[in-house]
Amino acid sequence: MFDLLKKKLSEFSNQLKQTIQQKTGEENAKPADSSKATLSNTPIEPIFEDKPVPITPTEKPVLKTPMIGKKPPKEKPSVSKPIAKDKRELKTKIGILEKTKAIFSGEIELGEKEIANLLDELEFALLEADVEQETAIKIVDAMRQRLVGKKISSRQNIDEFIKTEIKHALVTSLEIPDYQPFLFRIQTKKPFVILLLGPNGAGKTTTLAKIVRLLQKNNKTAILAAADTFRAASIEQLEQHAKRLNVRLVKHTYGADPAAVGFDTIAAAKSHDIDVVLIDSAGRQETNQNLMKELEKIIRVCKPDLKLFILEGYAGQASLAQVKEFDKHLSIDGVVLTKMDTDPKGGSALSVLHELKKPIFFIGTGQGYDDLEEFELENVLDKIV
Ligand SMILES: Nc1nc2c(ncn2[C@@H]2O[C@H](COP(=O)(O)OP(=O)(O)O)[C@@H](O)[C@H]2O)c(=O)[nH]1
Ligand SMILES: [Mg+2]
Repeated sequence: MFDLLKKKLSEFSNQLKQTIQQKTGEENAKPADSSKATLSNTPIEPIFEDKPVPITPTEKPVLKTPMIGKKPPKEKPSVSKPIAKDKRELKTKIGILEKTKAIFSGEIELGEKEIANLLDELEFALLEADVEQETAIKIVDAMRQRLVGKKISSRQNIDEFIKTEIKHALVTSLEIPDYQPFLFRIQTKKPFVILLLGPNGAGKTTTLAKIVRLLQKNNKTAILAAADTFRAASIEQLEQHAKRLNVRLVKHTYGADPAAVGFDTIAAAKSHDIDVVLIDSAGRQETNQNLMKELEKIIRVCKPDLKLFILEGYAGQASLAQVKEFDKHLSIDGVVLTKMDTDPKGGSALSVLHELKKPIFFIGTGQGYDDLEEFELENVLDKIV
């Protein structure tokens, strides 16, 4: 889970760190007069030639004030009397400041050219980790915007600096909308009605059972609607879960109207004072007109408070296009990414966030009832960056 993405991002971090360290080292090694030639075109005191810079007591307080982030004093200081000797003295002082600055702070500024290769490599790395191209480009652009022109001093913790920059770039490029966490949302209405939808075999029924377990752990009651009346054995599959988890289930026969099953389940929830209604639904492999109509009717009749699209974690471009199509018709509220335990790459989660602009509520991490994790971007970023 997220392994390859993590590996690729950490390779990028290391390369960036090397670039920064190399540049900081070069800056430190530069003599002040040559590195800041613009400041001292005229000959200055021999003090600069070979000897180390003596720091006189009068200059010490100046040296103590941090220079990080401040521009070096420019050619035109506000000196009222343009006397040649004063000028020379001033230049000398500036020279000392510049030299000590290079030695003590090693501040550098990242240029576009220096990181161009790194960013190109990052784009490839993201693609390898299953991030879709459009998303990868957005992330790399955000990274470029954050890094080019950034001043870094050798006093700064470079690892922390890089981590923060990568996280910021990810958050801004993914444009994740604010959303209320699941357990908060379900408190807002009773019964709170959840519809699970998505392609065949993606994990709708299994995820539904996992959500029941999560609700029970949080002292919430649930009732299930066996509204997949299409696929053979689907009702029995859900009944088994209901039995194991000790929750009520409402069913009709195969071929019955799924919207009616949902409707009856909501009525049962109301009469038994149950907190959450979970509606299972049928999937087809392709986006199918009948299925779309069936789901539209469930939504019209049951008015779900949360429409969760269940998507396999390693979803590629075709799956993303499918979710977008569903979203266009049914306006989904969020996604559950299943089977993340079998996806060693993890990049598709970033594409889902970026391309759908919908929250990922959970990730499925196995076949057991407890294998469901809330997807909190902060935590996920901590894991991968
Ligand atoms: N490894 C793994 N398998 C899962 C996960 N979620 C679902 N599955 C498996 O995927 C298969 C299809 O799941 P099911 O819930 O029947 O899919 P549905 O057709 O969408 O209802 C089953 O074998 C599940 O055990 C998961 O997070 N990890
Ligand atoms: Mg199912």
